[in-house]
Parts: sequence; C-alpha cells; structure tokens
Amino acid sequence: MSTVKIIGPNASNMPWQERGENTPKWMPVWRYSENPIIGRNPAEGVARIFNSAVIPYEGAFIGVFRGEQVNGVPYIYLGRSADGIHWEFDKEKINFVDEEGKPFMPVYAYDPRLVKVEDTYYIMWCQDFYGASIGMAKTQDFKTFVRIENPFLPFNRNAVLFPRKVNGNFLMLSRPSDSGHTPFGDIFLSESPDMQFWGRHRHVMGKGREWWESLKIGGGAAPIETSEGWLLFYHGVSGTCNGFVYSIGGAILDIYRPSVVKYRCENFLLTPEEWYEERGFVPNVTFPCATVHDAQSGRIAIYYGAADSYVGLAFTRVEEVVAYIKEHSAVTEADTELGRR
Ligand code: BMA
Repeated sequence: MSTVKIIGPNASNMPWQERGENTPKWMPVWRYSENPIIGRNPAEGVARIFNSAVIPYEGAFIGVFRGEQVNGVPYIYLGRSADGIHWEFDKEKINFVDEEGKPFMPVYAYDPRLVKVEDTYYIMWCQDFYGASIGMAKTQDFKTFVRIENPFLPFNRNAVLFPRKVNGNFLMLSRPSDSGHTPFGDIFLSESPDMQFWGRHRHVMGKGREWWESLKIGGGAAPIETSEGWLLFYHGVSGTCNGFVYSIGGAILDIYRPSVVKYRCENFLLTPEEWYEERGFVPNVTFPCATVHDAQSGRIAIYYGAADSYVGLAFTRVEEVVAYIKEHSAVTEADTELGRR
C-alpha cells in the first residue's frame, strides 16, 4: 500500500471503530456498528435530524444539523458532543443575523456544511432565494452567526467550501439545479477573493457513466487535503422505477487546479443497505455532508444522512480509500479537463 498522507490538523479524539466482521475486506468504507447515531425525535419540536455537518472544536465536537421541525420545515440547529457520537442539540434553531446584528432568518434551511478557513467557521446550506439556492453565514464563537451574501444565483444546492484558500482565493463547489427534485446536475467550482464576489466558474465533473451515479451528483463533505490531491466524498444518484437512490462516491481533485479530476471511483463507496438507510422519510438515501479526520493516523469518519431520517457514521483510512479510488478510477475527458469552455 502507498503512504498517502492527510495534510491538516490532528484529531486524535475523533470517533473511530475498526472494520467489523460484517464488512468484507474488499469494501473501502465500513459503518459504525451503533448506527444510526441520531435517531428520531432527537430534540423538542424536531422530528428528524439528517444531512448534517460536524467539526472538531475546543477539544470536543460541534455541528450544524438539519432539523426537520414537526411542521415539516427544515432549519439548522447547533449540536455539541464530547465524542462526536452522542449529541446534544440547542432548543432553538440557529438565529442568523445580518451584518448590523439584526435578525435575518432564511425561510427554510437544509443540508448545511460547516468548514473552517483560517480563523472563521463558515456554514453553507440550501435556502429560498426566490427558488432553491445557497445561503451562507460565518461565526467565530458559535454564538453569533452573521449571514454573508448569497454566493450564487438560483437555482443551486450542495455548496461545499474548501478548508483553505488555493492560489489566494476561497474555493467552493456547488451543484446548479432546478427548484424541484432536479433530474440532472454536475459539480462546479467557483473562486472568491473575499467571500462576496464569486467567479472563474469551472466544471469539475458531471454525472457518472456507471448506473449508481447516472442521474446527477453533488458535493458532499468538504474536500480533504492529501498528498495525492483533494479527496472528495460526494453523492451520486441513480433514478430507478421506484425513485432516486443516493450513494456515496469518491474522487481526487488536483491540489492546485481542483477543477481537474485526477481519479474518480467508478464504484460507489457506500450505498443504502442497512434498515436506517433503506427505510425512512425518503428511502434509499446515504448523503455525506462532513468528515472528521486525523492527519497522524490517516483515520477518516464520514457523517452521512440516512433515508432523510437519521445520521450515520462510516469509517475508512486515507490510504485504503485512496488506493481503492485509484484502483477503480475511470475518468472522462470532461473530468480531467480544466472545465472552462
Ligand atoms: C435532495 C436533497 C437532500 C435529500 C435528498 C433525498 O434533493 O433535498 O436533502 O437528502 O434529496 O431526499
């Protein structure tokens, strides 16, 4: 096996479990045996938490959670955890304010991602901006959450910020869409010098050749910097006669020019097969939104929404997953080109 390294901070207290007997050795990712880690009715007035993002914070973990309220409307809730597995949620949804400190709530908010760049934590989610689009906010203390300009025109979903600037600019992946259930969709990359003006848009990759991702794809967890490139866990969707099926895929993007895909795994890394992934509000969904990882050991924990009802945890090691992606890589010209036309 190669010696692929994660470039970034350590998180030696991250959740971890070795591969169990139920996961064959050829599978690159294995589930936590106590999944789901967040069950139904996890907080007062919240029926389901799923598609959520967490990050190490002050020796423990903090996260932004998609909480489907009992009226069906999703908002973002803050959660805290000592071990990254057992979570406590704030009673109130996150109260966003504008730059002047005045309340500025989105009409709804879902599928949040949480990424630290330099000394600031950024949250990005899907919200109404005269149609489904991306909302953003920043915080430094997880007490005050200041909305910043919406980065893109509608319609768009699945915004994921890179954890550091590249060539002096912030980078963000997103997935232009429609305002409904979107039967298409490619991942694009945009740059910004200031988190306000976004441009130099590039195509990263489109729906896959293989059936599991033949309908659409979308960014998942924030890319992990490795010695092989940016490791991206994303979701790929298959359109079946009985609805969409969401699996987790893996790709490796060029470090300096991340719109260039170096490797793309033609197989899914994880697909719905456990009861909590196959049965729920929307069956057959595994939807990654975050990883927690430790540079020293190479361990990676993937947080994913399951069946729009639960949060699941899956594990891998950077060496193993990168080796699997490379071994099963199939890239097209549209993947490997710069993505500018
Ligand atoms: C997508 C998003 C996700 C959801 C998925 C499956 O379009 O809305 O939040 O998990 O559909 O329902």
